[in-house]
Amino acid sequence: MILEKKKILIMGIRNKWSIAWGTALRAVENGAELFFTYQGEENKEKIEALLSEIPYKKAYICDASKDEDIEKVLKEIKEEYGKLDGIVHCIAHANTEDLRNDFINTSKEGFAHANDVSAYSFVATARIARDIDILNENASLVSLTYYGSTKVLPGYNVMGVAKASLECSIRYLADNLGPQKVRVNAISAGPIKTLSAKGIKDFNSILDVVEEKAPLRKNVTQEEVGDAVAFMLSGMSRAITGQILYVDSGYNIMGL
Ligand code: IMJ
Repeated sequence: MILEKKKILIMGIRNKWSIAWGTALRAVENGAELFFTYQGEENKEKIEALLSEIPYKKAYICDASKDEDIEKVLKEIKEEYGKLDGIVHCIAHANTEDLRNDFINTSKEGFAHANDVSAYSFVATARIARDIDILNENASLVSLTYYGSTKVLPGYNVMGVAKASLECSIRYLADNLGPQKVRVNAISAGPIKTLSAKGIKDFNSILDVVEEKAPLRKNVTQEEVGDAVAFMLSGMSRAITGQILYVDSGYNIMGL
């Protein structure tokens, strides 16, 4: 029970295929008390039906591209339940056309949108959490990233740029929050079939390549990523900050 009594906010749950859900299951098994954010009033019933499968404190609607939404949620949690021990950021979005067309065609608006939702929302969350003093000492902030930040993967395009921005932001945030004993890290998950992977062309062939080439010869699951997130949230990782931890069956080390 490495998260015993720890209060953790998981931002960006969508459905049972979400990495946020794999994380929630592992966090609950490890004794965490959970809060969630999700997007869209219209998803309320679906999200609450999903969450009814586990014990949790509260789920809030939050558009992470709006700083006011993030602030409202964090203030409500602090007032009603007190301080948090961790925040997991599972939020990314790019316009579909920017994942379909060549990267060179990315519009100014599409470039800004991907960075806004996928990277800046984490910076804003960290800052607001600090400003309203909602983080306990030894709190851990964790985001999710992907290898497309570092290498060219077909179709990842502007999301790769946004993840590079997120990963670099993690290092600067780790420096800013380290003196307050708050840690900031990311898990770089291997490809998983989530709603975010739906409709992406050749996704199955990407999964096949990982299975064939990764040292462990398998793809990763939401729960395996969730275990790594639980480790990053826990005191077991107390000397780790500013890092990108690959949870990808070792795929990223291969040259060919
Ligand atoms: C996404 C696009 C292209 C290749 C991809 C992915 N590969 C993987 C993903 C190889 C693993 C999934 N991923 C890591 C993401 O970060 C996905 C982000 C995403 C997905 C969508 C699809 C629907 C949409 N906008 C999106 N924005 C971000 O409209």
